[in-house]
Amino acid sequence: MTLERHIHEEQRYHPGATGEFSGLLHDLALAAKLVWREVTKAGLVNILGKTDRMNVSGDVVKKLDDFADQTIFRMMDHGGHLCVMASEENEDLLHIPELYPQGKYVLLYDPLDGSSNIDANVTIGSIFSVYSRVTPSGKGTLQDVLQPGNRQTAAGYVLYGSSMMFVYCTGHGVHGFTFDPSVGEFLLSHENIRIPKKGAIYSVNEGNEGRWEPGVQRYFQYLKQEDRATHRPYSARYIGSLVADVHRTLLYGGIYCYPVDTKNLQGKLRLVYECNPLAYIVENAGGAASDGRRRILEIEPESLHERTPFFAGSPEDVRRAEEFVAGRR
Ligand code: FDP
Repeated sequence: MTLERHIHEEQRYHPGATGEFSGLLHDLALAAKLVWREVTKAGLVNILGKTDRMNVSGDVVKKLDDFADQTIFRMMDHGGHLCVMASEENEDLLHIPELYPQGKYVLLYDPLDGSSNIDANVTIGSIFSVYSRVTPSGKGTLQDVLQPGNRQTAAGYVLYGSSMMFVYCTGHGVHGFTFDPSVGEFLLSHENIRIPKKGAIYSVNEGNEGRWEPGVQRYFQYLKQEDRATHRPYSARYIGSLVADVHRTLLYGGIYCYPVDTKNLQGKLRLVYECNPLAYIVENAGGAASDGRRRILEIEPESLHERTPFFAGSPEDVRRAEEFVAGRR
């Protein structure tokens, strides 16, 4: 089953579908192939390393970040599917150029997540989130972009790792496709991914422990205590590429966390580009995603680049983390 056919078959859940949405996903898959082609050449051509710019979040922009950002924008701007885009790398909304038609969807994306890992050949990825516009016509606005995550029409990510994978959900299961370079297609390899109810792996930047809230500190101490009945101590795994850490959590279970710390008072991860799409994927696979106190997907975003603490993974693990954050344990 190719990705293209799968997308086409998903249309049956939407009687009256015009094919616009399928076209959008198709263009995204093509953008992923272009980014992957460049990622696999990294080290051979002059694409590793930094540019001389910082992005809106204060991170140094790498050359591959830039390439992925522009490639995704250019693949998506002329299809007639979108009325506006927003990317983690750009401060403002990305409007559709005047000469192209405006569509009814909105695309938010993180072009290259985990970019501090690029130069070390570690798995990185692109994350995307799709909404239906709420304004009636014309250019898309902030109102179209700042919708809570529970209104997403689709979300997913592409992993550039030992192989390239496209994982997506339109509300009918989470499906993973692995790229087969010999045929140039994404082929269904992980149908209807379901996250284990409870895992035995935690994923967090533990170097920040001294800066966490007491509840979070107590939670990780708890996970490291010996108790056979609850499979403790948990194992630690932290790649430092959110998309790769969440992908592993989806397959093996457990919990991924980026909590508030004294340096990142709102958390580090971006709500609309990173946490909403990954929360949508995790929830649709039977997991949970929270900021420690409330469901990520219910947060009303107030600005494009707002950050949030993030706890995502097996539902029992996320509920337990919330108990510690709330001081109930
Ligand atoms: P990066 O800065 O390398 O792009 O949100 C960005 C992100 O990576 C995530 O992918 C990653 O999980 C996190 O930041 C890593 O942050 P720390 O270095 O603080 O652990």
